[in-house]
Amino acid sequence: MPVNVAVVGATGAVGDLIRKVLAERSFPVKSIKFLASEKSAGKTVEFAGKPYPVEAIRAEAFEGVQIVLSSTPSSISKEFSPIAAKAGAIVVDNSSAWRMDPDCPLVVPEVNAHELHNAKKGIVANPNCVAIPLCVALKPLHDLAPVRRVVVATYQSSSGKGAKGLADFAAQASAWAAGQPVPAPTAHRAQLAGNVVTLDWTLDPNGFTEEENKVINETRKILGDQTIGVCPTCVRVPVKVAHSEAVTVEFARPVSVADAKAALAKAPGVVFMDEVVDGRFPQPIHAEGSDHTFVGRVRQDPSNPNALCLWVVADNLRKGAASNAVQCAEELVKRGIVK
Ligand code: 2RA
Repeated sequence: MPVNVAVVGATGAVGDLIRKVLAERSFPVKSIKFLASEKSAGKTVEFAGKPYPVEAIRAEAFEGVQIVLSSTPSSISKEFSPIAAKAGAIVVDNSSAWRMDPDCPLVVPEVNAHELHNAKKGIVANPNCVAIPLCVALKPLHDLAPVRRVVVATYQSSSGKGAKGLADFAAQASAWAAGQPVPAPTAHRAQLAGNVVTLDWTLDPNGFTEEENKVINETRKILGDQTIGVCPTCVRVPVKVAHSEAVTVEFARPVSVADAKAALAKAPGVVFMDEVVDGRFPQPIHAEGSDHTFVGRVRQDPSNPNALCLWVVADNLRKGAASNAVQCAEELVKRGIVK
């Protein structure tokens, strides 16, 4: 069923990609409009070979819209997502505004698409870009034996800070590569060229960063089990696109490496790369531009008979944001949830 779509935050890095992904995946569009801040209103964007004017985000713009794909700061989403929902649309929202709201499902389609039926506020939250691939990789393992605890260290790319992060990294990297003095960071919180940065996010009172607390809370909500222990260390690394994760997962009982590999090899959304069989292992350069989650390096934890170690990589702008949101919208249509 073709539907009336609005993309909100259409000129930002993720909004721009949502537009491309909608076209790439031939999303069933009846009509489409592109909304953004007053500053961007009047610009033109292209969709499926045709130019569209960018309109300012206003309440009236949501009349007749059935699905909103939104990627704005949380403050804008808090104001306009309820307005769009009240006008009859279902909003798939990329900000963190609604993620922990019990009336808003937090959805990774490969993991918990059934939760889309529980969008009591008309808002579906799109999870954090680390939590999404982590849950895609954990779900087939959680189905083998309940996950009890996850310890994860991330290797997050500069693009997690958007276009400003990438511009900052490019300026630093070219100076660093030329042996020149590296300019002071403008978007990242410390020098990223030739370095890694674990405090690239606000520190919360519990000593974890805001990003680490998102990984803890969102992983539990997506997997639907508040008893799972999650211990993350989030780190920014000098990579342009795609986040990597070193994961140790403890189960309620032992899971063999062979069973885990077999489950991952047929899991939806996973590209399993087996370094033992064919020497391949996931890297950010594989994941960039892909909607899949790449998993490899599955090993028995030598210190715990109930635990396995794995390596997970995904494009943070696509599977970690735009593509996951579009996949949610596809499921909303397929399941007849969109009116
Ligand atoms: C980051 N998770 O990588 C953020 C982006 N939403 O900084």
